[in-house]
Amino acid sequence: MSADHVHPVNFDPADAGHDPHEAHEPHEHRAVRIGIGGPVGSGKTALTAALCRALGGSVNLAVVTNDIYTTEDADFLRAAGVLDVERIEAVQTGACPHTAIRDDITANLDAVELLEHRIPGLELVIIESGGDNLTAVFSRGLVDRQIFVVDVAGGDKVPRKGGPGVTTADLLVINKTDLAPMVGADLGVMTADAHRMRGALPVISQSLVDTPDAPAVADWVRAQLRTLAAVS
Ligand SMILES: Nc1nc2c(ncn2[C@@H]2O[C@H](COP(=O)(O)OP(=O)(O)O)[C@@H](O)[C@H]2O)c(=O)[nH]1
Ligand SMILES: [Mg+2]
Repeated sequence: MSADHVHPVNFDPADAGHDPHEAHEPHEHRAVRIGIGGPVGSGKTALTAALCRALGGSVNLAVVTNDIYTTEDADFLRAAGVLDVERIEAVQTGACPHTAIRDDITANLDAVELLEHRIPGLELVIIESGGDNLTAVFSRGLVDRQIFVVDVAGGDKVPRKGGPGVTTADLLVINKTDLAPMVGADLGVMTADAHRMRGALPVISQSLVDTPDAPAVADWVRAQLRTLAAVS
């Protein structure tokens, strides 16, 4: 892992040069950006790897990972061989992960733009947040769509606890359904609570053990790419 693949967060807003609250309009030369957030261990990196496997053959894609002190998630994806190494960039947040995806998005924007320059015709960048709490969502200045991942092992109370991730993410994924019997989680309750909290916004329940390539989420991502391409 070479140092030039790591982008430490610059915390000086004066140097940021980007308004984190200004929404990006997708355009011809800009890849669609999809954020994946959610608590530590819910399965964000596993979902990122699954999407790379499912979409990598047909979509020109790259990944930005966010870790607090390490490049663990990027290292995992490189070792898993789901993408060529030049398509994976790591941001070291050095602080609570939500800082780098919501408050000062400079390091993440720099990593995305570096990938766009490096890879001609790049269509999609998946940005994985570091694990945070239920309040951590991406700035709309950084991503066009965001997925929030919670898992069954966290207990069936999680969806009804709400928070912006659960209630406002463009897609909520309830992951690790295979573990429901082991932890006594009621999937029916989780799904019903999730729909109640989210209104019309979509919810996908999945197990990456049972369906390692996350087909339902991959279909949702393809649909977003079609929609965003149509409006650009
Ligand atoms: N049983 C089960 N384990 C999973 C599933 N998805 C991810 N995991 C495991 O959960 C752990 C945490 O996953 P990871 O993707 O690193 O979580 P992250 O911290 O949100 O990025 C890893 O050991 C994964 O292999 C799933 O659907 N079922
Ligand atoms: Mg991770």
